[in-house]
Amino acid sequence: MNNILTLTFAAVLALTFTACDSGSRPQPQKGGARQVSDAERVYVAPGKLDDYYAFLSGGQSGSVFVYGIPSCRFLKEIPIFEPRAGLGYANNPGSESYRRLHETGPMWGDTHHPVLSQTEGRYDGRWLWINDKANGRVARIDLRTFETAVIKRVPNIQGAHGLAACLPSCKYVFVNGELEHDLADSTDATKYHSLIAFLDGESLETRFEVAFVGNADIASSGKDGRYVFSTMYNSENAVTSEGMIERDRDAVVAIDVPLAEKALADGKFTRVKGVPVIKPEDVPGLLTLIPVPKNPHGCNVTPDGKYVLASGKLSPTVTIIDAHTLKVVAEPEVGLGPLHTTFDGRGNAYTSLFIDSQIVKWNIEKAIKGDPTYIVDRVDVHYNVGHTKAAGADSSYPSGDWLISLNKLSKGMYLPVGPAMPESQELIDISGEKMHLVAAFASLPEPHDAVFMPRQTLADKVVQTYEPAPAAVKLGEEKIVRNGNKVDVYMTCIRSKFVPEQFEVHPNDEVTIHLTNVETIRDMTHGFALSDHGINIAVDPGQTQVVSFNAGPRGTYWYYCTWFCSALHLEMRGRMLVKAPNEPLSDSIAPPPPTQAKAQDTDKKASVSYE
Ligand code: CUK
Ligand code: CUA
Ligand code: CA
Repeated sequence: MNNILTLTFAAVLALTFTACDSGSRPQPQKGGARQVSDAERVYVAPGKLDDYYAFLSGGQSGSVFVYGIPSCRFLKEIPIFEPRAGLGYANNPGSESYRRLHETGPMWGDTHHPVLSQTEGRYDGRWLWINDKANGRVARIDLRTFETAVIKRVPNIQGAHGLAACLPSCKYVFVNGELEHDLADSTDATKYHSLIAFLDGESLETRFEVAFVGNADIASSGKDGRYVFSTMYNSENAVTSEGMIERDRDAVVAIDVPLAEKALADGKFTRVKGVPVIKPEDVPGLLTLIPVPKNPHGCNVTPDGKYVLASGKLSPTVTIIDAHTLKVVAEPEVGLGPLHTTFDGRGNAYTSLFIDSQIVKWNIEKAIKGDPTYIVDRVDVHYNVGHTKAAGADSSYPSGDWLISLNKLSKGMYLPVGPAMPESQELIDISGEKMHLVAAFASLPEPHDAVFMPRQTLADKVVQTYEPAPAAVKLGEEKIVRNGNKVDVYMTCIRSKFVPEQFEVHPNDEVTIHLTNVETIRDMTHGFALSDHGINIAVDPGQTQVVSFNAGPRGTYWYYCTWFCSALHLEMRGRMLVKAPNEPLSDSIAPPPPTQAKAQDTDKKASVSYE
């Protein structure tokens, strides 16, 4: 079956290439009608809205990418762990977003697993959490504004990888330490542990941690508040890749959350770097290791909460574990390199096969009963799929219509853009018995995982403008405040003017701009870029941004709006006048006379004088 599919695909490719190479227009192919209907499935007319937001982790871009589904249109990048100067995020040491990121660790991160908050088994549209695998951090994004609200370093963790919310309450999110180390910071490998950290869902403060020998890779929560699950591929606690594949079976880790909370209340923990760390040997029943083959990866609880599925990675199987008794109930073969599994809510599982470059659809109950017809369908993807996720599959109510395949290689799928090729995602229609791949789209590196959010869930949640903060500068109350060499400029902006349009400082003064965008309608973002100072901020309607910098040497420095806002966008600019140290400074915010400088005589040839 597999080979026939591959052959057919190769034949289609060969046909396509022949047509293109001849320089003539491609001839209509047999699949023409099908391709037209595929195009219709993903076509969203200009001005019409997509059915879903898809939040894709940005991987080494340190951000989250937002796409519309089914159109596959790129909508937004939410910067989190990496500065994004164009969006005015964490790009200047004198900004709040820079300070907040910098105090939690390096100015770069590696985002893998976006997680949506839920209420009663449904995505509730409040928050999206995401991990930074490289630097042991977790962030929370506020879905009212699509901006990073909180970033926290998780103490004692290295390789913060798997991330999930403890269901059903989301009172915790838990994050897995993939990389083992000694909690007392020695380099002695015989003392290596790994841990799972439980963070407050809102503040992301670490409430407690469970430490154990081995590691924890991918995470998933049971639905009833009892167990959370993680896959462990290094049960060997080895430090070499050969060592990590010695055993035929590793494990799924189940942690009893109420038991952990009781241990915490009973004081059965030691504090490490300020955090209560619970050891399983002190709390019988806290941690259960369920043997599964071999270097398992994905860990996914079924929407009904009955089973947890561990994808085999080095074994062609998915292990089905009863999520309440923690007993293995079946271990069906699905194909080569199973990594992650997702669900349609109709009893089917969809597993990504990295080596086979396929998504395989299979029926869970049939696999448990040993019915040999449990494999329903396979579809080829391009190429080497990592995560796959169906709409709603992390909630209790999957919608069963779309599935995304997040592929590691795109090979010849797109126009060549150099030795490195675009990252590739594919959209698969799973509404029928057979899967049907309908679209592909490229992205920046490198989405690992994705979650779908129905448009309706956010319809009345995404705000139009910011609520003015207490520190907002009000229209008419702009001012310049001096304190020695510190200068605070309280500035407003609205189409198409900054107030003040000029302010005066001395060389090397420490300048702080408090800029409020006093627009009251959505989308009227203004920017503030200051020439030759590396400063760019973006200020959304109602928002106040603060940025500090050194004024630098004597001269005139224009600041200007970086977001094209109106017909007078180019005129939306002002001057920082850095005067000589002995020159007096004005604190006036009154506008300078309209034609202060000598007007250019447009009839004469322009001349410049350097006197
Ligand atoms: S994971 Cu992070 S290394 Cu989500 Cu399969 Cu790829
Ligand atoms: Cu304001 Cu352009
Ligand atoms: Ca192993």
